[in-house]
Amino acid sequence: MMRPETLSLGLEEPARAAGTTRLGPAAVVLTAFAQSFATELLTGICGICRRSPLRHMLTPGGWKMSVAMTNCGEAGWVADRTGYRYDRIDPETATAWPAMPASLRAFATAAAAEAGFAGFIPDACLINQYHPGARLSLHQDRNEEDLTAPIVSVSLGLPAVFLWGGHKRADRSVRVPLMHGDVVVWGGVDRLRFHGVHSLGDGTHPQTGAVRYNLTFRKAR
Ligand code: MD6
Ligand code: FE
Repeated sequence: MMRPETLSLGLEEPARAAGTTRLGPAAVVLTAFAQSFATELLTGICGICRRSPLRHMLTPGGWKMSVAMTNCGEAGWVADRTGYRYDRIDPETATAWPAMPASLRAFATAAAAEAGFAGFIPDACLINQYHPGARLSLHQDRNEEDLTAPIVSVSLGLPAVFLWGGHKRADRSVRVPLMHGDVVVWGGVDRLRFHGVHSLGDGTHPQTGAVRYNLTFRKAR
């Protein structure tokens, strides 16, 4: 039986073995869980970026973020001089964010279930684009109204070092390598853990070029 991957144009890397690594009581890495769905996810990103382009948002402190971002879903995460929030409207286009493709929503529900969070239905998906040198400093995801829902985070393209910290910014963090197709799910007692992404290294990936994408599916409202 031919693996689905070998039916493609040969752009994908060889399949990696699936597996689950625990990061905390309610946080796991699902290795390669998105690998066979990566082309679908990247096609979805393309369609979303055509309508709501990737952009470098300004932090409340006035710094331009090195990671470019956009969103799909009923609400999108935005940063500007007034703070961080979810908004139904994309401030760049002054219209609603593109709808979340049903196949992407279903994928996030399946990943959450695999990690032990049954019934997760995201209403927002933040799309992050990293070029070499882009980084995300330690932060908590706390702008969502419903902190009982988990977050499903998908890595595509170039590998990155994910920094997984504790409940206080000063707690030491562990370095977690995340590769194309890896999915991190966390919620429950780990929902407010500090985390970030180390400065992205150089490289090229057969499906994305010199770029890493990260999608985080959330229940924002
Ligand atoms: C990234 N991810 O991996 C950034 N936040 O590019 C996040 O900031 C993140 O992966 C909440 C939950 C999962 C995440
Ligand atoms: Fe985050």
